Amino acid sequence: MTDDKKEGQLVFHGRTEMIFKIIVIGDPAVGKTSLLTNFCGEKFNYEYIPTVGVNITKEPVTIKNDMGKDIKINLMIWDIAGQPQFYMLHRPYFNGADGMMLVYDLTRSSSFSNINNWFSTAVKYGLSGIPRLLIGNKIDLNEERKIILPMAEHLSEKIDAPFFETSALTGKNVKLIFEKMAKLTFSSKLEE
Ligand SMILES: Nc1nc2c(ncn2[C@@H]2O[C@H](COP(=O)(O)OP(=O)(O)OP(=O)(O)O)[C@@H](O)[C@H]2O)c(=O)[nH]1
Ligand SMILES: [Mg+2]
Repeated sequence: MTDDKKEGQLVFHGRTEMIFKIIVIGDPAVGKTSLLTNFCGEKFNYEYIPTVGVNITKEPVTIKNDMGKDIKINLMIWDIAGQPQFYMLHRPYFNGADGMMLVYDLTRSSSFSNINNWFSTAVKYGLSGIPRLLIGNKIDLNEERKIILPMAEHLSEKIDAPFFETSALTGKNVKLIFEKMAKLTFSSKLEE
């Protein structure tokens, strides 16, 4: 019998694991999988391989609470396929999410306007109250940019989602957005 188990009882030492389900959603090829690949320290893939259904990855993120103490959060990240043939799976995939990342490609206007649809779907599945981020990816292609900052800021206010621009290619702001997601989700649970 280990020290933790005395007479059949499990003794806790104030350590708890926090796991939050985060969904990453947005149009096909905006770079959802690439953002995750970068975050997990893997090599960037120039080839587009559409996600089939969903990929689930667990990644630990350490954040500081109000007292400056380190808190370990496990993000269970659901990288959801953007291709329309998987739309019928959205309900089960979105179910029970604690946070969402809405991703568009800042060189492709349709992916930006479709954020409204992705958000509406999430609301339809009961996720209107969870923390969310708006992410404009592919900032390394700044010369081909179609979505200027005021447009993104306007949408960010409308859907109440803090806004960041990232590059899965260079890694710019990638770590930051996952840490931000962990912080927002953690704070929202404290408020509950
Ligand atoms: N230049 C540039 N290309 C990117 C970036 N992120 C992704 N890409 C490219 O964009 C294409 C699509 O990337 P994915 O990560 O597969 O896109 P996705 O959103 O997961 O697509 P689905 O799984 O179909 O929903 C690939 O060819 C990537 O190499 C980026 O930040 N900059
Ligand atoms: Mg993908």
